Amino acid sequence: MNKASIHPLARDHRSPETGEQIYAVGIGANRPMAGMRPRDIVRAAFDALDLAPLRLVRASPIIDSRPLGPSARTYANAAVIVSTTLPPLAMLDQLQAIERTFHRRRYRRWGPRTLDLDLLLWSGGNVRSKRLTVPHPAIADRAFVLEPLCAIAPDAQDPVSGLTIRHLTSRLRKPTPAR
Ligand code: A4P
Ligand code: MG
Repeated sequence: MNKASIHPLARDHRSPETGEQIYAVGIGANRPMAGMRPRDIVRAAFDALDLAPLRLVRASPIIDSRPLGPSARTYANAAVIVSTTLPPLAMLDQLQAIERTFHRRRYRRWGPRTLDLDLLLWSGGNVRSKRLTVPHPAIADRAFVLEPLCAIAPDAQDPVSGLTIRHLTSRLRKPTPAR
């Protein structure tokens, strides 16, 4: 296995000359749809993220996680690495189009959702626009994002902190020292 396939989002794998963009995408689901449980929906999302112009490079195990926020239902969460030629805003459009095919309704922030796709990391570094912030601002605080991401891209670097995903994950696992 070559280095690029081991560290798909590490700094030395950036290849702007080919037009190839690599993204890490976070997947969350906590609401059933058409007889599918959240885990089935995450699995179906893996397939949707492997249709042109997207190519699924790697998919994490699916974890169950306790809901952060007002929803009472357990989430299924996962992360994937996707390769495409789409630049970041076009990639966001693509993810939102996939969400719509899963009947996501944006009626309440942090409410139950059939499928939530977040752009976590981009091989080109940072994006800061009205519609899109990459890395996803909450990446470093959320075990349900970091645990799956660490399973597929431990050496990817968070350009905000400069730390690897492995480092951020182990930092989150450590208990906070008592004062
Ligand atoms: N947006 C900006 N940056 C991004 C990005 N990096 N990726 C904008 C995706 N979207 C981004 O998102 C609202 C707007 O954010 C988008 O239209 C886009 O222009 P949304 O997905 O419609 O809204 P949301 O997901 O309800 O809100 P938000 O703040 O994105 O919530 P999060 O951060 O996605 O958290 N608990 C567990 N256990 N597991 C979960 O997966 N997820 C959430 C939602 C809460 N609790 C959870 C989980
Ligand atoms: Mg979201």
